[in-house]
Amino acid sequence: MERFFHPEIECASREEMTAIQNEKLLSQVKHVWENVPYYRKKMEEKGVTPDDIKSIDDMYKLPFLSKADLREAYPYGLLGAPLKDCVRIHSTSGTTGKRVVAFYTQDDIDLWEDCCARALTAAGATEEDVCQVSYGFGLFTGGAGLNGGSHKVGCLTIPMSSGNTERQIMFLRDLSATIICCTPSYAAYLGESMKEMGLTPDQIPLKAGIFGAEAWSEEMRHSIEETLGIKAYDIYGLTELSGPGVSFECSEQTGMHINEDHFLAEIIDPDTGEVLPEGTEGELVFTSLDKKAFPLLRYRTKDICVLSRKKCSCGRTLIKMAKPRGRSDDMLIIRGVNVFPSQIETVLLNNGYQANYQIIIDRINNTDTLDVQVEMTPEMFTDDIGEITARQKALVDGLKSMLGLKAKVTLVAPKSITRSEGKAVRVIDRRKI
Ligand code: DLL
Repeated sequence: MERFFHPEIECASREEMTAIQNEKLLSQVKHVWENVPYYRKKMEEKGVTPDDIKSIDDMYKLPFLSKADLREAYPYGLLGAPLKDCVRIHSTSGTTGKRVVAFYTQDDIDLWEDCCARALTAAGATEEDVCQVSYGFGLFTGGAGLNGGSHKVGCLTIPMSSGNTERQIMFLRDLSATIICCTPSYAAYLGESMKEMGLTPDQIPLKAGIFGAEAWSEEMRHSIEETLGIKAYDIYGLTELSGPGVSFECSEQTGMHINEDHFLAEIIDPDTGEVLPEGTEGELVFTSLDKKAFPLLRYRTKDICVLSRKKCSCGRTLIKMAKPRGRSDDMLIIRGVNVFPSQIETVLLNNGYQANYQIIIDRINNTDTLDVQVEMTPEMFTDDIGEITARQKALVDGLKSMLGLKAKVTLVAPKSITRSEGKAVRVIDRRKI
């Protein structure tokens, strides 16, 4: 039996949903105009005022926001509520220290957790369940979002965070967890570790997993479902809009329902900005209809995907998005962590290397690997193993503190990396997804 957290919203008629969106959009545009000078200026430059926006059909008149705007306005330039009303931030890892910082009022957190509760409920969660949240906690939104959603559903919640695989498996078994939330690559790794420990799926009571924060294929879904003996659900979101739960999968598992009473979606041509008709692939753009502390209008996600209003067998009428096909920028997502090649370059150059390097990403045993190969300068070049090991360790540590990720570092001889006459190809992504 399909379960709903907010049936009246999740199964609303198109007319009802449009009425909700129209009302919220008008009030959100007014809120932003009055409280966010940065965006008001953008509207003025485009010659738009709140009076020009009478319904969601007028969306196209509003200016876009991009990650560049968020960086320019960092940290407080897009704040829409007084600081005294803000209770939390979350943040993405960013280039050269300029992160995206998103702010939340208590109401913003509440609606975000509701979105995650809808996702968990769609995966079958009830107050009878034990839910292990193995996304990272901290600035990353994964842990906090699913943890809050799990509380709302009334599950017994294990705020496990990521890492320490043996302990993860111990808790899963000892507390008889029925639901797990983590990145798909970590789910695959957990499955593999259990197998190595001689555990079979019937020895673990897990029944469902909520996996997102990175792209994953249908093949990976099937393999996770088989090794863990569960049903694997996709969940999508981004820090700028709150975190996980912008959209989520239902039992049909053919795309993710967007919580469109909170996040209004458009698909645009990434080159021209023109709004594309339903069913056409393009860049996903979101407007947050309720959030007050960080109210983004027409935010360009860079995620490339397709929207569909095809009737869903689960009974939800919320519009669906396909799995994002990729991103239109150079951001890499490695084990769920956002990585920009420029961050790696910064660490290398700060340690005295030249910009002769290659970043090789692969997926081995369903886990992403990051291998940074960098040339030693002629001055550094040596046969002394001790010195090479120390140099490698310094880079591994530097990358870990910049990215929050363990990388493998290989020091290679001067002039061994092919030079390019045009644009340098620094990233080799061998993952087949
Ligand atoms: O990854 C939020 C999240 C946490 C989502 C836990 C799901 C589960 P960011 O770190 O800001 O936020 O990264 C956002 O990750 O623009 C997509 O490119 C990518 N992404 C997120 N979910 C999916 C998914 C979190 N299910 C960026 N499939 C987004 C593919 C995803 N890509």
